[in-house]
Amino acid sequence: MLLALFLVIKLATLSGKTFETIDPSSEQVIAKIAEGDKEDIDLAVKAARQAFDHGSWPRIPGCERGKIMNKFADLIDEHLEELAALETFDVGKVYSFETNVDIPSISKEVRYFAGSADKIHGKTLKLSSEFQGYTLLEPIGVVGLIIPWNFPSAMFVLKCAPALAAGCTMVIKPAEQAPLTALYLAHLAKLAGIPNGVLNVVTGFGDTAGAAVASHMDIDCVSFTGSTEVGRLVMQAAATSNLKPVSLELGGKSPLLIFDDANVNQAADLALLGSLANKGEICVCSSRVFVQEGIYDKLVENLVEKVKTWVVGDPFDPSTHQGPQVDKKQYEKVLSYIDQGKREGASLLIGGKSCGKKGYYIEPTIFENVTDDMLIANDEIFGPVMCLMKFKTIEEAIGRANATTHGLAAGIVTNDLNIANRVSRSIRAGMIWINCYHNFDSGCPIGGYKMSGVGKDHGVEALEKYLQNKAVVTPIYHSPW
Ligand code: TXE
Repeated sequence: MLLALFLVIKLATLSGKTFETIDPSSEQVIAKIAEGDKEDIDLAVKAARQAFDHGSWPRIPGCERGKIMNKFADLIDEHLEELAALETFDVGKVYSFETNVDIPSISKEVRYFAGSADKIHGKTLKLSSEFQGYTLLEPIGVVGLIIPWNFPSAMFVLKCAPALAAGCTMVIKPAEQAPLTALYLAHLAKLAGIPNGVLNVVTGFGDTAGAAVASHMDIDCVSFTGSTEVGRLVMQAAATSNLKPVSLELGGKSPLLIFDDANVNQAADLALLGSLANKGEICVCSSRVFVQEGIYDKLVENLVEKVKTWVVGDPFDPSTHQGPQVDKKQYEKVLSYIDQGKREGASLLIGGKSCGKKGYYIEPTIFENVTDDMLIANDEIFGPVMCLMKFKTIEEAIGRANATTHGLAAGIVTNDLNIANRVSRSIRAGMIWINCYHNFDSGCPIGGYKMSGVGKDHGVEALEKYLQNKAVVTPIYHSPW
């Protein structure tokens, strides 16, 4: 593993500059990474353009692309432990989760889209008695993919697999906090036989390399996942450059609604999973937990007992539930929101402090008596912090759950089908989980309402982002004149 890693990180940029990537559990430097800039993005776009305009990838039959993508998926499976270890070192994600859930899910994602590569069909159009037509779904061209650090491998594949299936070529800009698995995956893609120039990775910072992707005149579409603030910049850059279409998966403040009839134990498990999984560094995490008054006290008691057994520590230890936050900036951001919650008058039920002698560890934290106007009830904290709020009626729960500029996801815990149906239709969010949470599937589109984004990842919807629809019209009968 180390040899492969060494080979990958030897890649250089034009300027020769590098930046450090840090292990958040030890605060030690793991590796020096090539720092790509605008000029490196230009080079990568040229390579991608050449591969798109003259290379084989968009031209070979879809089943051939699918075959190479399946080989890529096989290599991901074969290198599961290396990928998982890199992710744990670089981001502090729990190793057992990486090996059992996260990395297996990315090879499945590649296989899902490999299977769609030969099923890209247009329509026949009966236009009039004189004319008929058909549509051709063509790859959109060179795509720019800007990805975040919270699920580096999953985001890499979530973006590149549908683009590869569509026949596009691409420039990928991983997050500066988590570049290691992107480089390793690019290496595996090359081993799988994805031709040169098709999949280009440029490591570097957002305001330089990322901004260059968003404003590039020769990139035909951009798909971005990250903060709402930067999403807005990406959209502006696209609008003021070549009007490229943009898809954005942005922040959230997702509600979990627990109704009186719910099973207390199950509801507490879902609240913990929703709020604390991956140290709260999940865009869809249920950071606002609304609990109906009849079940509230029992639920709080159960939650607190469960949190007491929640293990925070070495992410390589199989008994650990929660590793460190990704970096110092996020760690400080989360702690400052905890202070803010205390200042605003929310009651701290448990947690609220950093922990461990070194590393960016934060205790799982639950606030109660959180009111809708508090900052902690409105801003995306992106850490292991749950805000508990009590409600009386279904109408009140729906109104308060929707009272946010975000609309990424929501959860409902109830055994009453009428409540589940009514609430799921009333919540303005792109993903609703009923009696479950954080259930993702390659076939199930995900993407936000309101300021949580534009466009979808996963599913046929993701493939469509990377296709253009061309209409061809012809007379039915062409008279020789
Ligand atoms: O995100 P950024 P950050 C949220 C979460 C977190 C906050 C800040 O609340 O606390 O965002 O995290 C690239 N042009 N999410 O600062 O900056 C950047 O290099 C083009 C939610 O890390 O948005 C990285 O590759 N690109 C989220 C990517 O954008 C730019 C996941 C995301 O970084 C750029 C992560 C620019 N001007 C954070 N500036 C989710 N939706 O899952 C930065 N980037």
